[in-house]
Amino acid sequence: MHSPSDTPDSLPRRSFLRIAGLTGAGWIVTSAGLTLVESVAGKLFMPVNDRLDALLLKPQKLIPEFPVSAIEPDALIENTFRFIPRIDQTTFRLTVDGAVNKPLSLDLTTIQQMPLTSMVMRHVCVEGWAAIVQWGGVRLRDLIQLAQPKADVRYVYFHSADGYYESWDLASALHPQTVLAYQMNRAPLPAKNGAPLRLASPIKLGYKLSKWVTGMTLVSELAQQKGYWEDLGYEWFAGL
Ligand SMILES: Nc1nc2c(c(=O)[nH]1)N[C@H]1C(S)=C(S)[C@@H](COP(=O)(O)O)O[C@H]1N2
Ligand SMILES: [Mo]
Repeated sequence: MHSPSDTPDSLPRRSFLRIAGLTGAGWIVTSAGLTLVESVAGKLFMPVNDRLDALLLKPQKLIPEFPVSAIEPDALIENTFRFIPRIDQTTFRLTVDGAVNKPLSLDLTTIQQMPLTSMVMRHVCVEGWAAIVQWGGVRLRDLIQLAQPKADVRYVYFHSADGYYESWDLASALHPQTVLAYQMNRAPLPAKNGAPLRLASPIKLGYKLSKWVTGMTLVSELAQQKGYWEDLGYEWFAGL
């Protein structure tokens, strides 16, 4: 699909940008003066991740969203297994590493310059409560694509500042309604709800939605440890 002779302006490059949904996203400038998208695209002419391409092109079922008027600000119950970590937002970095060609370490300004996705969805906790919440943030698929996953990637681990950890299947992580949120109910995400970044998605139960996410590691196999609650007996896929 992408041959070594492709020049930067050849069709495959443009079609990659279109497939990646990143056309016009000139927001991240690298030290070489290229946008990160350009530098990523320029390195594309190496083994292409067919599994990722297939997952990105396969239409995923969108979960119907709610109107803003349906938000239930008082129904969301804080659920924190240990403590609320203190995070300095000026030095904060989100890392993306593991089986990737382009490991990332991104500050919040960079993340917030990426396209914003907002959705109003139902958060469901296994402990028997639910709340309709608005989340705003960056699509996980945009971050994952920037890191150029290697061909054998099948899972994503999420690391949190409080020691919480989670793992997801790649398809769920690439779902267009799976975001790393920095807004909640149309205001900056509060510390107790996971600031500066937390997972939000209408396709997973509450315990999959890690708060205070500091890093993502892409892997081909799951380790023995799969997630904080999963390792205590809860179901791993936890789909809604
Ligand atoms: N890092 C971290 N993420 C977490 C948890 C946690 O204790 N630590 N609790 C989970 C559970 S069980 C739920 S229901 C939601 C609750 O999110 P909230 O506290 O914003 O309501 O966060 C999830 N993410
Ligand atoms: Mo939960």
